[in-house]
Amino acid sequence: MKMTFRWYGEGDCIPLRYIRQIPNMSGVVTAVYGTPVGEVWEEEKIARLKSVCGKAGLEMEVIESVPVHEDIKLGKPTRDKRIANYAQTIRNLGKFGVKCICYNFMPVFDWFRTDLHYVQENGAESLAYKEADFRKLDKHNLRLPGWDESYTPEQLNGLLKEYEGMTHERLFENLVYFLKGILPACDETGINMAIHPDDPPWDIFGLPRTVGREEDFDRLFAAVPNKHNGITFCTGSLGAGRFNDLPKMAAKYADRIYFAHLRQLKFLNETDFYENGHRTADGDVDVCAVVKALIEGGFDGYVRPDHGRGIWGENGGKPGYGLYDRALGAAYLNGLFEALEKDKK
Ligand code: DNO
Repeated sequence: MKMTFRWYGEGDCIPLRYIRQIPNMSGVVTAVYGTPVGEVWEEEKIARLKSVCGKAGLEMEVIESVPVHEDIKLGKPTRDKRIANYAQTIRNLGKFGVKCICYNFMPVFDWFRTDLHYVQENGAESLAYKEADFRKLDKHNLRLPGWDESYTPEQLNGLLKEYEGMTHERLFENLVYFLKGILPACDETGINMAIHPDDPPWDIFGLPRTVGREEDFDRLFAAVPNKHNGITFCTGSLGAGRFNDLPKMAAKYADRIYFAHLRQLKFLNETDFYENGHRTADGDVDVCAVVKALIEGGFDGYVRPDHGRGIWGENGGKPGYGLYDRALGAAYLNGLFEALEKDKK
């Protein structure tokens, strides 16, 4: 595996040299920010990003995310142009050594939490989800600071209107159509697409979601068997659905998992949870069993610690994306991989 760390580009307050100091850190997971969704990422911008990372001694082999334009998810006639642009972005990224692209297919909203500053007994802050708070939210006026994209209230309302009547089946067909359109660019460049599961893995605000359960992946790979069609195995997103058996899924799809987001969730009751430190004993995701299943399945992809807690008075960074606790997460994951890989041999 290759250990990586998410870095939000030159606007990120975490310096690359600090990331480089984390043991075993091979590279960053980043993106070209500022190009409107649906437009081609220019080579000069990709080159600049890669050179900034390279100067810090870090690789840039994973992109998270190249966002998918809503016209594609909606299946609008304009999607073909957007898909062609996406394919061109893949080709451009391929020229700079990118190997894996993480993306998601969630309509309108990306990952979702109701509390970005849930305070634990020990004073650490984490992201949390509480069903009762979720029900109080106004979907017409929302944004989360960790999202790649956010909308003005007018844009948001326009989009929500366009999605009226969208079904799971149509959304899934639109995903398949998108993949069939871009996979030739992956065949050419060798880049693996790694879909990020829906987070949480169920419909929110009346919008359908399509990739959150084992059967969703079965259906996706049956429809698009191309090997470049793969998964970002996010234990936090999949784990929020208590119906998911994560070690089983990791074992089953190990050869389709190109990127793993490893993190921990601690449930407060059937629906509510907060995100805790990465250790297996600190929550309900059996991180150790997932890593074991990945290794035994022959996983050789990229790993990153995912959302960390806010600890040690760290100031700055997006909620969930500070330096300290993610670095602790990386150190823990390094240890797990080292021990379990030795076991395997
Ligand atoms: C949240 C992230 C997601 C992820 C996108 C991938 O912390 O895991 O925002 O980057 O869903 O497209």
